[in-house]
Amino acid sequence: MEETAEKELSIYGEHLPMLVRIIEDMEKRIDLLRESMKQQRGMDPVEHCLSRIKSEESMREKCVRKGLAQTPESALFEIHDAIGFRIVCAFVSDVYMIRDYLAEAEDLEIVEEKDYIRNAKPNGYRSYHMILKTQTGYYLEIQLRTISMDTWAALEHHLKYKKTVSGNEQLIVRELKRCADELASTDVSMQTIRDMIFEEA
Ligand code: 0O2
Repeated sequence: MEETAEKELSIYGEHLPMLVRIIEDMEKRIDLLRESMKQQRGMDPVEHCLSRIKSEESMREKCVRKGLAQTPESALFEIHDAIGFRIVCAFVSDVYMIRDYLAEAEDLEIVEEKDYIRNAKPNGYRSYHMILKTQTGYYLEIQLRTISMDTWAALEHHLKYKKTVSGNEQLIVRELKRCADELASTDVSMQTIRDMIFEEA
């Protein structure tokens, strides 16, 4: 396919290079925080950080689901997760520390926050979600979570697309919720251990 034809087909229109630049800037910002925390506390608050531009197919599907035209305007300004970051931390306190760090950034506006850690979804899903807006008018979705929360979400996402044959869906939903609650309880214990170690240091 001709390069120009490919560009015309993208739901992000001419905005793709800008989205890439925003991702690079945010990655640098997170790296700076990690470096400064490593120097201050001798510990990296981030286990790993992933970023993505929502795939063409997912974005088009989301536009259709929300009754929006499949245009760059819908993809970038009506829908707010064209750019997504997932920041995975070892401890719950690090999740909230990074949340506060992003909230203090003068060039980013918080458009929406959902605390699914204090208010877990009925299925057990936990994470802290932020929608941020850049000064250039683009949006980013940031998902902050612990390793345990990330493990659970990955497994649950995987199972969501598997068809069960034995009519045991309710049991699976209940068991998943139980695992989510057990992992949350482990997160609390790990946080307590961490706090004891830091108090002694
Ligand atoms: P992807 O591929 O991860 O981006 P909306 O964003 O409007 O469709 P809503 O309810 O406003 O929906 O968004 P919410 O609750 O902030 O969640 C958006 C994202 O959080 C999802 O993105 C998932 O990544 C994650 N998420 C939310 N709930 C669950 C859950 O129950 N299980 C798992 N595994 N992940 C969840 P997308 O768009 O689904 O896909």
